[in-house]
Formats: sequence, C-alpha cells, structure tokens
Amino acid sequence: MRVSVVIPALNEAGNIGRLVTETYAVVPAEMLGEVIVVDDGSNDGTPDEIKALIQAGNLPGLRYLRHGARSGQSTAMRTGILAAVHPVIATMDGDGQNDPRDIPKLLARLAAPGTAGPALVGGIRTNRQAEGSKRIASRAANWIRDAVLKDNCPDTGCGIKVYWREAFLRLPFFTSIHRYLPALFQTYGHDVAYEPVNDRARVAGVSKYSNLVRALVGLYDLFGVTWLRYRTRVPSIVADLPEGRQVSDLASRMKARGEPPRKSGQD
Ligand SMILES: Nc1nc2c(ncn2[C@@H]2O[C@H](COP(=O)(O)OP(=O)(O)O)[C@@H](O)[C@H]2O)c(=O)[nH]1
Ligand SMILES: [Mg+2]
Repeated sequence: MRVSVVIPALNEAGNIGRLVTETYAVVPAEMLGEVIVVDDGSNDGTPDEIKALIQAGNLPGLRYLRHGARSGQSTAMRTGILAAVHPVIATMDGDGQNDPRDIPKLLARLAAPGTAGPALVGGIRTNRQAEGSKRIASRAANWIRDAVLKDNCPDTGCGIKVYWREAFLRLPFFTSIHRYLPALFQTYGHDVAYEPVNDRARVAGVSKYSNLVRALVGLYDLFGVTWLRYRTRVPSIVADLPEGRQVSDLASRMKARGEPPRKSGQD
C-alpha cells in the first residue's frame, strides 16, 4: 500500500530536515509514495532545510507547501491531505518526536480503502518523553475526552496516525480536528485501531502549545465534537439499483458487523 506522508511543521529548523531524511531511510521505498511537508509560515530555517533536500534531488516524491499565514496544525494537515495523491495518509509531527519506523507497523493494521476493517490506525505513545506537567495535562485531557466521547483512545493527541484520505476529507473540518480523529472516524461509521509507538525527545526548537491554551481550546472543541456525535446519523444503504452495482462500502461494513439499519427519521 503506497502512502502519502504529511508532516505539518511550524518553526522546526534543526528537526524537519533530519526527520524527512530519516523517513526515506527507514520506510520501505515501495510503501513511500510521497512526503509532503506543510510549512505553516515558519520564520526560521524550516523552508531552507526542505528546499535544500528538494534541490539535492535524491528524495523522490518530496514536496513542500507553505501557507501565506499561520493557520494551525489541523489546517496544515488538511492542506497536505488535499494535495496528496495516494489514497492512504500517514501523519507525523514535524519535530521528530514521532518515529517514522512505526509507519509500516501502523499500515499493516490498516484495511485497504473501502474494505472491512480499520480506516484509521492511531499511535499510542508508551514511553512519553514530554515533561511531567505536559504528561499530566495530556493524561487528564485524554481521560475527560474518553469519558465524554467514549472513543476508547488513550492517546488521541499522538501525531503519528495512518488513515484513508477520502474518509478524512469527508469529515466536517474544524481547527484542532487532529485531536479528535478517532472519535470522528467512529462517528462516521468507521472502525479504528491503535498500536503502541515510540516517542522521542525534541532535539531542537520548542513546543508550540502551552498546557493552559490547549486545555481551554480542548474543552471548547469537546463541546463541539460531542454535539456533532449526537447529531450525526450514518444510514446503512440497503438498496442501490440497478442491481449488480455494489452497495456502498459503509453499508456493507455495517452489514458485516451485523448492525441493524437505523430507523429513518430517528433523531
Ligand atoms: N502547521 C502547524 N504546525 C504546528 C502548529 N503548532 C504546532 N505545530 C506542529 O505540530 C507538531 C506538534 O507540536 P509540538 O509543539 O511539538 O507539540 P507537543 O509535542 O505536544 O509539545 C509539531 O510538528 C509542530 O511543528 C501550527 O500552528 N501550525
Ligand atoms: Mg512535539
């Protein structure tokens, strides 16, 4: 399965070039369709690191996109995913904290697009490297989110994930959606799975998020996602004529899981 790797980056000089080079070194070439770095308006050496790699010309499929103004991590991911040419996306943080060696393991769990099985496989960091206060804040946020959304995900903020491109693009988009992907994939009728992944310390630069801002924005988003979850219906398509055409993938997956069709008009 060929994959488009999408890496959002904001001021990741000292990290981003190394991460891209490492990705080409450790992900098998037959799996690695392209690597898209989305620069969210960095004002450090981030563009120079990537442009130098592109000019060197020995990393096939390396692409660089840059926003005219800072628009946020989720928006940068969406820019890369819209530009991607392969049906499967792998995302990683641009600071090198995720380990590209985990991409093949996550891909091995992912179902082929349109077939039964997980449409998203998320990494779960088992050896968190963040400082104590961030780990505690992250644990609290995950606990609250799981209690409300029941997405059964112990580490939704982990940046390394693989998923179907089309399924992502069909989700209603909002800033910070990247922290709610498991819950939203489930809401839209997809199976999700998780795999333990490696977490590494930041080598250069600083974190872009403070605990307080992340907590406040996270709470606000949690209300929105909860509302969306309760107000979303995923119908099973039980007729699709003329006969011989395939019923929609989603309907066949629901059928395979033995789910009864929802009553029409039920809300
Ligand atoms: N495009 C974009 N990327 C961002 C932004 N803020 C953070 N990032 C990237 O998102 C990833 C995670 O951010 P980071 O600051 O490392 O968060 P932490 O590891 O949770 O402290 C890194 O690759 C950042 O470069 C942003 O506003 N825009
Ligand atoms: Mg980080």
